[in-house]
Amino acid sequence: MIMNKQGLIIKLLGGIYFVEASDVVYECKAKGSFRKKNLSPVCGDRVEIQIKDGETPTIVKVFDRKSFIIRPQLANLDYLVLVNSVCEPSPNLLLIDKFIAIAEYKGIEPVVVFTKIDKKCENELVSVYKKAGVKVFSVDNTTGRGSSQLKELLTGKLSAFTGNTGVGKSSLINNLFPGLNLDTGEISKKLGRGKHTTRHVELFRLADGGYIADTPGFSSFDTNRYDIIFKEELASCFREFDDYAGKCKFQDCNHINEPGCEVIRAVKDGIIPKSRHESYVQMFKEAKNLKEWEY
Ligand SMILES: Nc1nc2c(ncn2[C@@H]2O[C@H](COP(=O)(O)OP(=O)(O)O)[C@@H](O)[C@H]2O)c(=O)[nH]1
Ligand SMILES: [Mg+2]
Ligand SMILES: [Zn+2]
Repeated sequence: MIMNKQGLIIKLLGGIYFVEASDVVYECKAKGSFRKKNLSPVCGDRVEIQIKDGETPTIVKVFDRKSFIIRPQLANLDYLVLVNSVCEPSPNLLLIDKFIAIAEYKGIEPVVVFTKIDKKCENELVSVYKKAGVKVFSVDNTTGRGSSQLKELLTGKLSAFTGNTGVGKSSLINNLFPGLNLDTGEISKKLGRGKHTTRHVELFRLADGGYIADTPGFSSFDTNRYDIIFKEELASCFREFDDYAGKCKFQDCNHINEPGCEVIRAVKDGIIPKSRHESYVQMFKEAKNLKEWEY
């Protein structure tokens, strides 16, 4: 008997795909032609599997992805959650802004979380990101204060957490989803620095629906590992520039220091946060031109 089913890849281990269907989790192999076409299925993929009596179930179709990141390989992420602490360690604005831009570029909604608000109650950065139109949350992991709104957002969605060691990722995830016990970051430490470990990604199902992606290699967000955002594309990754970028005097305005730049005017008027524009300028300097790239 042959039967086809749809499911979600929740784990990939030693060449075996764990596909969660409506009834059970199937351990599957992938159709050989995927590899030839460089279309190998990854965690987060929605797939169709074929089940035949006496054979290993096979992934025969990968449905279109709404998003895709490369390291770790993960499809269909709804949210990328960057965890920062308001102090110990202090947040790095450029890193946050790079993170947001990359998420935007990848078509994944960025979420910025500040922890340890019990240690320092004033955090001007919340208003910076609110102004920028980015989802931002403040939490105290010692009491759980502030985490319920974030939990509500993540319910029913596929999310991944990142942020430097010590910012409170594990504490936050434990507060949000008790009993989930993710590894985030821990395994790579145990195996030692610099050692090339297999990036094992796994999706954990949340009690109220949705999944959290966990992977040992994803503890800190290394912006250099991600796709290049070209100079020409950068402004569109700063969503609060949208209302102004098209109205500049020069059509090819880079919004750095050109006369008649409406983005710069909005910064001067306090509509666009200054630190966001500073990050933009810094990233613009680091970014490549499409033309340079062709050679
Ligand atoms: N005061 C305070 N301490 C926190 C908070 N969140 C985490 N911590 C502490 O910060 C340290 C690092 O937290 P942890 O969750 O392990 O961070 P991770 O490395 O990002 O997973 C631990 O000692 C936590 O108890 C918080 O909201 N407030
Ligand atoms: Mg941790
Ligand atoms: Zn401009």
